[in-house]
Amino acid sequence: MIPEINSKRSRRGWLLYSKYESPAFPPDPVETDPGRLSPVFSSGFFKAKKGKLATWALSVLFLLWNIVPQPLLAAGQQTKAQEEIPFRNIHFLEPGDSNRIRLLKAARVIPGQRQLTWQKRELAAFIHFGINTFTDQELGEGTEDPAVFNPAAFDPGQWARVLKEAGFKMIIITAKHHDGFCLWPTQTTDYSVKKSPWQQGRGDIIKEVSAACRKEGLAFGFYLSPWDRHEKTYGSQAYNEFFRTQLKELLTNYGPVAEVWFDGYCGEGPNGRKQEYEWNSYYELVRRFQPEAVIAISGPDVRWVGNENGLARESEWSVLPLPLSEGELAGVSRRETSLDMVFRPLNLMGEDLGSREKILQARALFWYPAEVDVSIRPGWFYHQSQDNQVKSGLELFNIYLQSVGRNSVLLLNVPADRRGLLADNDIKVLQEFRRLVAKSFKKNLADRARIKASRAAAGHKIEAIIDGGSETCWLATDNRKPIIIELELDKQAVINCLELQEEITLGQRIEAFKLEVRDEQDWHQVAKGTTVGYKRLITFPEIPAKKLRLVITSSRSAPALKKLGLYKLAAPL
Ligand code: FUL
Repeated sequence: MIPEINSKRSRRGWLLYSKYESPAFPPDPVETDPGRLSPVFSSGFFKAKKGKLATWALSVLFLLWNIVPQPLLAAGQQTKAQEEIPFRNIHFLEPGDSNRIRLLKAARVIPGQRQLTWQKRELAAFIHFGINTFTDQELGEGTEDPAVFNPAAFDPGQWARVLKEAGFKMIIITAKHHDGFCLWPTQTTDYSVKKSPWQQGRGDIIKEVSAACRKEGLAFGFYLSPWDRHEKTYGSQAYNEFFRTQLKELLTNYGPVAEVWFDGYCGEGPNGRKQEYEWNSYYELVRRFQPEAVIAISGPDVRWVGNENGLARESEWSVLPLPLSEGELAGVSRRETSLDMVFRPLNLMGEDLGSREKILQARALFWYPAEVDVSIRPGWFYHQSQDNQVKSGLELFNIYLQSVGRNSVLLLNVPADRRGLLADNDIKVLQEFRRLVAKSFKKNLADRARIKASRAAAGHKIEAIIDGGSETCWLATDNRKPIIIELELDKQAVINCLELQEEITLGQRIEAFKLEVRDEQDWHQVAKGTTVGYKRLITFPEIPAKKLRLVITSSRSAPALKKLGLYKLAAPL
């Protein structure tokens, strides 16, 4: 059974928590951590030694109660609590928590509802469009004349149709880039479409884009740059109010918003001053007016992957240490404050963000998944000179493997040109990309396999991972090694790609796995990996296979898989 995630309004923000304080499926025994726990306090001790021994043990316990040092007692109490560890969006690690309790808590950090919805979309499109499109720049100075903005054939319906056909589920438009020019008729400044000849100054790009998204069933999001090179108040307290007003306009006038993208760039404004952004007040507005929207990059829901090359890490964790001060952690833990009230943008560019080593040392853990933003062209904005430098369909396919296939959402930028349309070369490439994805993953060669697992919890049969996408999952009874899933395909097939999906509503648990194929004599390893998370795609040289096995070699708690797929990709590797 999947825990239901609820959001609960706290004094000023939203807290996410799991409805189930004790889960309705088996506890998650993990490997014992002999360095930390006294055997006297482990629950196994009492199960093994019943009867006469119990009296003896109780006396020893009584004695120990009076003489053992406090940390050991704390560890004992934590052990007792392990089956009660709830599923949460944030877990706090106490100084007395043993390593196994820490791992269990890490395994029970889960996405909030809006994060889950966001992750399942897999593909989102960025559209950089604005004054730079007309001045052939990447970084406007904030002094450009609004009169240059005139997209004569502007048609966001074309954007939405092309992107939808290519498999994208959301469009995020640059409502305001660093130059400060607003694509909607804001009340906050004249530096907007109101002063451009387009639709005689009566047009509203954001209105038309959000409507086009709704029409095609796409989610809608916006990028609002906190850095503003035009606005005179930038660098003073008044700018925070100005920015909040802009944000509120975008949050309240254009229907549902699925993602708010806050870039972290903080440069100098027209007066040479930098701004101190009041991030928490911005988050509060998003929660108040669009509680279903994720706040990305400089916000608490979705993190920047750390590069603009379309590449997630080999080990991409969605459960990360939450670096707050002791006082802030205490407030959030007691639910006096929400994360939104104390979160500050993080600089997460290191290679290792969430390994065992990192989480065992953490004070708190939270669900903070990666988004991979990359442009289809060298620049973020449209430049005619780059018409022949559009990435190929194959390049995009590889980016897909290394982003969506590595537990991330791909945010692909496809800039609109001066006409206000997606350019022809970009459209062709998107179509080729779609063809490669659709053809490669059309047939799961494992779907009629005979399958068995070393262990399965009641009600979580292994067949669930090859049943073609139902809501069920396989859950092992524990994480004792080896955990093996054996498959025998209905007929021999040539494969070069393994797909795995964890049931992330139960957390991200798997730390290492390998795929082996059996020939006449023995098993041979063909692929291995570390993290899985929402989705993992691993490619390897083509190999004929009939009997295979997936060996999960390390997991923070009993692994839960939603899907296993085997494919022969339609693209050369
Ligand atoms: C960056 C910006 O400076 C770029 O212009 C672009 O908008 C990119 C997505 O974010 O930080």
